[in-house]
Amino acid sequence: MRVMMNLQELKHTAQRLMANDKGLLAMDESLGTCNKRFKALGIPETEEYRRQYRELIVTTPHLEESISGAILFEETLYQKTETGTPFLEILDHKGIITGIKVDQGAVALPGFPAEQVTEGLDGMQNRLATYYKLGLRFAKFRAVINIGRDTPTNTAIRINAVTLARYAALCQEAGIVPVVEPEVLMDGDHTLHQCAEVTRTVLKEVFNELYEQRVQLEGMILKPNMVLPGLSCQDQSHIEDIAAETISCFLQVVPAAVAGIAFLSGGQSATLASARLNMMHQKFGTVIPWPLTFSFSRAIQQPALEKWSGKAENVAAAQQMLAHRAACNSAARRAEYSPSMETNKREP
Ligand code: 5MM
Repeated sequence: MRVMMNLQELKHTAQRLMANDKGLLAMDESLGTCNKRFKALGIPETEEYRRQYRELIVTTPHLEESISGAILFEETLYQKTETGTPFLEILDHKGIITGIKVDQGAVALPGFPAEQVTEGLDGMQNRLATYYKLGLRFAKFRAVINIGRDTPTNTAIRINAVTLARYAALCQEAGIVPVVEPEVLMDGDHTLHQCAEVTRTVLKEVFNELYEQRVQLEGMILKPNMVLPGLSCQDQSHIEDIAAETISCFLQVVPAAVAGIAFLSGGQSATLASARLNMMHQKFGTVIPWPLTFSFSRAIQQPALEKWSGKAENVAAAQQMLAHRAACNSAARRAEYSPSMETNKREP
């Protein structure tokens, strides 16, 4: 009985996250990642500046028109605006569902040079119970896969798949929708075709493990990479080929029961990420069985972060850029994104 009730709740949360052509905003950069991005722009790498930046994001006007859920980092959960309102309260008032990154980063896999496994399962049951009490209703856990001369190995793929499925099962037990993120990295000179092969193999293993560990597919979201050529591959591939390879790969290995697919951006430019998502809907919108949306961090945040650069006088303009990128991606879900959107922006 408890299992059935749980599934209804999980399905309901997942459907809300996928509804109304919206997507997820990943604002869950860990301290290291956030500080690295701040450092590149000369922003002080302090808790106060991270708080100010996250305040800029959560108070962005119109954000809720395109964003259904925000993935937070632990530090952000307890932070407040300058005037003392908790960020969780602000997001709740906007109707944005709050989620949290629960992995603790990738570490080297002993015996397998250049491969990694993600940590964070220890003590997760207790942490999830605390998050649920705080009102969080979804979580995210990321595993990374490198394409190289001798990688990925079957062992690294299998260990990461087992870990992702174990995390997903723990989340569902706690009434929290797991966002399962196996990321095949863009680094390297591999071709579009090689990325398709590896992504297919990884997803097959991930779904095998999800079945093995009795994860309810209707109550989970997949957060994968798009199928893309490596950043240093000579042939960067046409948008139409990328859309076709990505959709073909997922149709082969992602069951229709999955509540939704929400892409990571992985280092693509903001405009390319929107254009590629748009093309998938334009060409395949009538055949895909799952809601297909975005869960971008850099491809939504980076232009706004650069505009802000730690300066109070840039907050309004940065917020406008953030809302604009979110709106572009929501338009891409409707196959209505076009480069002209980049020049006709809403005024702050
Ligand atoms: C791949 O990273 C996730 C999506 O971000 P992009 O759209 O920029 O690719 C992102 O949610 C990531 O998991 C978080 O930023 C946390 O990353 P770190 O490296 O800090 O754990």
